[in-house]
Amino acid sequence: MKPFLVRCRLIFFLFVLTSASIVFRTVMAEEPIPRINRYIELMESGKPAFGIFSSNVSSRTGASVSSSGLDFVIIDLEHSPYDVTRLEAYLLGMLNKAEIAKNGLKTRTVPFVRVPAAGREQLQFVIKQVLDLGAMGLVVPHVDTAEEARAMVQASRFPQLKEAPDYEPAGKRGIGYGWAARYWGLSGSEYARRADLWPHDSQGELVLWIMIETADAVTNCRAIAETPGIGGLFIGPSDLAFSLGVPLNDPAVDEAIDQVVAVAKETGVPLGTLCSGKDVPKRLSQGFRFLAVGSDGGLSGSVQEAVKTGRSWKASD
Ligand code: 3PY
Ligand code: MG
Repeated sequence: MKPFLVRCRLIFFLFVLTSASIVFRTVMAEEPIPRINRYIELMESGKPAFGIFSSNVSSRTGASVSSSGLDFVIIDLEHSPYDVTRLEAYLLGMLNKAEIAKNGLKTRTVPFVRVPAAGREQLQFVIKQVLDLGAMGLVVPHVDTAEEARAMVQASRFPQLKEAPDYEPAGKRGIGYGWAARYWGLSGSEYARRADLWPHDSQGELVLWIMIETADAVTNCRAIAETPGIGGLFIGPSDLAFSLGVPLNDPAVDEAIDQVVAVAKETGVPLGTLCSGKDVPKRLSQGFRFLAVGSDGGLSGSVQEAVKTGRSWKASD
């Protein structure tokens, strides 16, 4: 064979080898990387999750809450000003370089955001803005019907590939995820792939909690729970009592809660609510799987203890 032809064949062979190695490395790069939403890990392993509501929306609160050891925080933009600039600062405050260096991308305290728009208002832009800042969970108040729940699912998902088995409910979230991907520590394409609703997408890292807090929502609770994309039902006892037209301690509220508990058990959808420390055992035995047990306001237990000790101190002690 002529030397020129030999050289051509060699070059061609090297070209094929290099291409194959690039394809191999790309495929390897697509290997699933470990979960980054620790709340999902807790649910999948059958462990309960505990968090708080946070309405002091600032970077410093984000920093202290994320160092608290809580499983989740609900940053409340329903009953505090809807200010996405402050939300951005809060979420950035939650980042801790030392923790990332030690534990990788998995988020210790998972940031959920309660949006101000009720399910019935279906304001897609609110969900889009919150997710684009990097939230890993959404809490939507006042969802009364399965249609509203489905609309919230659609607002939270990107449109999937045509052939995807979980294409429906068709996503409507607009594409503009650069900041969120950076916040999660992923490439844009990896974020787009993983920013989907768990457990509908078993690899998804986003969670959507629907609040059950009206008489209509209790009536429609099963259809809401069965809406693909719902990651949890969250009972709001105060609104529920107002909606039922009774005081919070009325037995009608407990009866409504029992109905939701039964639906959650039958459908397997995780159930949560807020409660005091003393009610934690009762709620866990009822089958609640995530509990908001306080808020960022007020004094911590140790401060209260210190003040109590100080006030009761006498020189003779
Ligand atoms: C309610 O009790 O109505 C709530 O929304 C809890 O935050
Ligand atoms: Mg409420």
